[in-house]
Formats: sequence, C-alpha cells, structure tokens
Amino acid sequence: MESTRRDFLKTVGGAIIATSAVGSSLALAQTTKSTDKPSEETATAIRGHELPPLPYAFNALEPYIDAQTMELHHDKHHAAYVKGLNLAESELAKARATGDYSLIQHWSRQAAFHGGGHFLHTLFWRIMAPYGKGGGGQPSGMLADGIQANFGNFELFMAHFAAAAQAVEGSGWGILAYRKTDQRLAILQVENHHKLSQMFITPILCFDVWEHAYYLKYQNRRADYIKAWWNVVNWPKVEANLQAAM
Ligand code: MN3
Repeated sequence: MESTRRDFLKTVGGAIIATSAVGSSLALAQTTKSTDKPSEETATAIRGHELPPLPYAFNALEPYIDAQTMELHHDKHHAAYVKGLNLAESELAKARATGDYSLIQHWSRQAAFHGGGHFLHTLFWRIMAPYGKGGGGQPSGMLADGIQANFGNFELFMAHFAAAAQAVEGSGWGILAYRKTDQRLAILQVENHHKLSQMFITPILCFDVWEHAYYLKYQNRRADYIKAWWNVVNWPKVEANLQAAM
C-alpha cells in the first residue's frame, strides 16, 4: 500500500513537472477512472480547470446585458481566470516538487484571485436566465423564507444588495451567501474576486460589478446596470443553490 502511494505521488510529481507550462491545468479533482474504486490517492489526482460553456446564447440576456459584453466577458475574461488559476496551481505544485517556495506568496495570491474569478463567474452565468424564461420575478419557497427571516422582506433585501453592489470600491462583486456556521444568509461586498470575503460561507448568488461586466452598455452607470440585472436573476436556481449549500 505504501509503495503504491509512493508510486502515485511520484507519478503526480512527474505530472506536475510535465504540465507546469502556461495553460496547463492542475487541480484537485474527483477520480476519473471509472473502473477503479475511489481511494484516498485517486481522489486527489490532479486535473486542470476548464472554462464551462455558457448555459445560453450570448444574446439571451438582451436587452439587460448585451451580447457583445457577454461574449467578451465569458470568452476572454472568464477564460483568463481559468488560465491564471491553472498556472498558479501548477506553479504551487512545482514548488512542492522542488521544495523552492521563494514565490509562495505570489502564487498563493494568484490562486486566490484567479480561483475566485473562475468560481464566481461559473456561478454568475448559472444564476442568470433570459427574462421571462427563468429570469426575473421574485424568489419563492425556502429562499423567500430565508430572505424574509434574514433581511425583513424581499424589497429590503434588494435595497441592501443593490447598495452593497453599488458601493463596491473599484472592481468586485455583490454576493448573497449561506453561512452554515450559524445558518444565516449574508450579503457581502467582495473586492476583486476574493477580498473582504468571509470564511465558512457558500455564495448562492453573485453579481459581477467589474466594469467589464457592464461598461459597453452602461458606461459608468453602475446603478442602471444593477437595476436592469434583477430582470435576469434566476431565482429558482438560487434557491437550488441554497438547498445544496444547506
Ligand atoms: Mn467578470
């Protein structure tokens, strides 16, 4: 067993070196060998992050979010975060393999930034839907109950969330998260993709207020973008996220 583990680590170490170039990808991932029983070793096999496809067409969120913004945002910006995360993780893996941790602070920061960017964008695409086809309206069920219990009512929640998103300093996100520790919903302002985050939270709704998310259509009018965005929020999906987080 011990030698198997050593062989595995050696293999992973080899993979680290072999895939350390830009664009390579390393990540903690589930086992991919369907014939093998999952084990501690295979459960930590290394695999890259990939850009997930948009769940709808670039123009699906018109007129609230324009097609050109969606295309650039997904194909260029999100893709860059995936690439950045893969690079950071491969460099960290290289550091483990070589024992050279001289750039540990740099690559840890890069992993936090690009990892936050990748995972938040992945959530962002999925909590939106075309207006009238999943997008817009109001939350119901468990999510509506949670919003009422934590914020008073939906209008108060919207006002709080919009104010938080509006006031994010520079680039960042408004986030609605479930905090398992005390079973509360919380609204967060996140700068960049990771700063001002709280520990022990699971984002269930996130709203990109980087200028790349709205500048082509709204220029500097972030407030107008926020107001329009409510029309494409997919509340049933947000509720499903809450249930999954609980
Ligand atoms: Mn973005």
